[in-house]
Amino acid sequence: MTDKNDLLFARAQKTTPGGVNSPVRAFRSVGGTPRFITRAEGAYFWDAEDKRYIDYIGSWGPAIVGHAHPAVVQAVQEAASRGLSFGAPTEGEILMAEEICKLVPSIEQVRLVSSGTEATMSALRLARGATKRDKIIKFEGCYHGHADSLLVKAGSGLLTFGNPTSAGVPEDFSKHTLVLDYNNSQQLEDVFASIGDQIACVIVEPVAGNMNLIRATQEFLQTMRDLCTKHGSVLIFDEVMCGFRVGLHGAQALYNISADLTCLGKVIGGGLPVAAFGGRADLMAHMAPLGGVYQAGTLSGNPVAVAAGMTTLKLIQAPGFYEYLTKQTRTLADGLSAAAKQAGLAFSADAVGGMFGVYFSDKVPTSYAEIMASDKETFNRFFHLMLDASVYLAPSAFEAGFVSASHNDIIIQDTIAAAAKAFAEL
Ligand code: HOZ
Repeated sequence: MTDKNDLLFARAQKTTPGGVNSPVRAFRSVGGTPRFITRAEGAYFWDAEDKRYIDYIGSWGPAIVGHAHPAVVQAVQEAASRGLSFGAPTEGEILMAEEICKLVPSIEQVRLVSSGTEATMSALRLARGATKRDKIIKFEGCYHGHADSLLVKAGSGLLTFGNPTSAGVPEDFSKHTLVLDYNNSQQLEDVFASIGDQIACVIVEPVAGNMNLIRATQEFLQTMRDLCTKHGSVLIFDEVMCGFRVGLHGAQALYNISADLTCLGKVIGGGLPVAAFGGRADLMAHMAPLGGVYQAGTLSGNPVAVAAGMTTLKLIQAPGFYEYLTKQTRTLADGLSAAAKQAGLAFSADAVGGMFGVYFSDKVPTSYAEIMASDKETFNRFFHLMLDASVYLAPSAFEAGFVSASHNDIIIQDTIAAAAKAFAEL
């Protein structure tokens, strides 16, 4: 049956490649028609048919306080009424930089940009400029945005479509990118032992969210920290997804490991385009206009976006915020696991702060290879049964899910009940 979503999708495909402005949204991996969203509030959004869904992507992370939080909307309206963009500095940017430096102690100085891709791309350039080295290390299945050097064996949309290295990336660029196995400390030690003096940086998602949710082990991150220190390489934590998601001070606080540079995004924009990279002041001093590493942006530190981000950063500091978010997400993950067990399925789930993963495999995956071995076809059928039941999960077996502070007990229990029915039908 053709509905308004089908009609919009057909129309969108005439003027936009694949009908979407970001590939995973096209539902290609799970099949079917993407839902075109008309509005959102709290834990819900509505599609073009006015069907309401419990939303578990939260704009892929930013909607941590729930959609259209009144304080965030008000801040945006007030900022917009004073002008949309100046291309000159504002006090709001100082306040935001101060807040980020306060919340993530390894960040002594920070620069605001507009997207996670810009943040990681700039951090990489900074690491190379500061060390005067070219080679970088990333890990298979980690996704750090779509800059050329980083689109090698990446996660997210590339993994979803089974093509982890993008066309259009010159070999001359990717030859400097070494791709190692996530959570494999020995491999990291071997590479550093042979070419440690050539490595500009190691970039990692300390809690990976782009090959579904996969936690790094403490040992893996500690080995990375020690090797970078020993060899003068820059350790970059890409916390675009997990920063302010797994806890108020980022994954680095959970693991008690300081990064040299940290990339942030998503939550710090509260739904508008703000991202950032920052870290040790001696490294940040290489950035123009102080140093020779260039980076710039017309909309960097945009006043309206900064207002949304700052208000969100204040809201997440309410007493008990992360305890509640963590409890709701854990209840969801455990409830899903119990329901799947009842149905006799090979299923597991994990949660860190407000991020979660569901896996059609017996145990929670710890590596790219393990997540690739999970049952993608069954996930796809589960996804559609949940969608029919008005629960919107990430449309890919290789993306994490997100809970907001608006996902109350009733919503979590409704989701578990819908999943129990779906599991019984699989
Ligand atoms: N790359 C994002 C998830 N890992 C998807 C972004 C989007 O489609 O909005």
